[in-house]
Amino acid sequence: MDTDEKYMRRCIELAKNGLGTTYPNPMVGSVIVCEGKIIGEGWHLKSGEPHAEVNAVNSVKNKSLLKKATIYVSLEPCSHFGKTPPCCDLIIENEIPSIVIGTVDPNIKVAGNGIKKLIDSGKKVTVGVLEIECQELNKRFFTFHNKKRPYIILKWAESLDGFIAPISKLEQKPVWITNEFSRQLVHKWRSEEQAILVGTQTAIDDNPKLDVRDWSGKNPVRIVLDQHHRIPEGHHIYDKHVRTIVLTNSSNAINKENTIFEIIDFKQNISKQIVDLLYKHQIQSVIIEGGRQTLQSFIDENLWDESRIFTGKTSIGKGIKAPFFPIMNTEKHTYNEDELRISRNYD
Ligand code: AOF
Ligand code: ZN
Repeated sequence: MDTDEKYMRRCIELAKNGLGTTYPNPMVGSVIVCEGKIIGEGWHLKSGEPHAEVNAVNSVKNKSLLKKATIYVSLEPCSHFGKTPPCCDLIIENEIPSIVIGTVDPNIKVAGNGIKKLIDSGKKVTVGVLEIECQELNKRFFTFHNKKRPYIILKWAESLDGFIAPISKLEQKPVWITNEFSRQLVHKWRSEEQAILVGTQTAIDDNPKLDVRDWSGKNPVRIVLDQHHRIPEGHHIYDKHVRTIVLTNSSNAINKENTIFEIIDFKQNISKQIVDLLYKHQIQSVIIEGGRQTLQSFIDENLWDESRIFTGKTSIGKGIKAPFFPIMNTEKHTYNEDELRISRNYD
């Protein structure tokens, strides 16, 4: 294997330790190599805390080795003062002569300035090692900065006969389409995204908590549609436990602790308005968990990046049909007895 690729793979592996905790920052990993040996490693864990390069440099015991080392980093070292000082300055101060970078940082505050600063200070700089993998690692961060919208994941579970729910949930007991292991996986997924969204009817009928109680991790911000502000106050959505943004057309809704209301026009296409609002709130990724109408509005506008569709073992007979969905680039998995199809939209 190519040596640069070998160390870059390690950077990617280290970066993944930050999955779900770095928002709004990207996941970044860094490895420092001297004479064929790794002498330091680090990753970025949380926004406001040290960047990957800082943690990697700090982990080197014999700092004098840095003068003949190469630092590998999965994302271009930053050149700006954000919550933390520029990593380029750290590299320059420690006289590290060679830098290997996975991909350019799409954040306008950096976007090539880090690379330029390093080259201008006489460093040997290599850019684009495992570039596609490094961009894939931060698919959410790249989508947010390049497309000015969050990375959108559609998720639903359908019965063997193609329904996502019985006709009226108020008349029937809720039906669990997937098994408990799939549900646990969904909680893991929730912990990986910055936000979770459901439509009005789902919030009323299912009274969901939208949290990660079956997985240890961070709860995503809850985004809920409440068109006429008719979700009952006692529903979990309004329990103030988790930061919640409610999209409504009712102007008499009042912001509360942890719960803010935003007005959208439900007569217009809602999916575009929702992604613009999420962008305004600096939300880089969202998992949309229903219902049919909400999911369909994102599908119809081709406003999605990934879909994760479970098919359970049970049949419902009649009910609410699963969204109409173009099948593309689908990977099939079996998760216990449930089937899971994951598709990517590269448009
Ligand atoms: C790096 N290494 O590990 C990360 C970088 O507010 P700050 O100071 O944390 O800066 C955040 C920005 O820095 C973020 O939007 C992205 O452009 C870059 N992230 N850069 O050199 C890292 N996480
Ligand atoms: Zn940095």
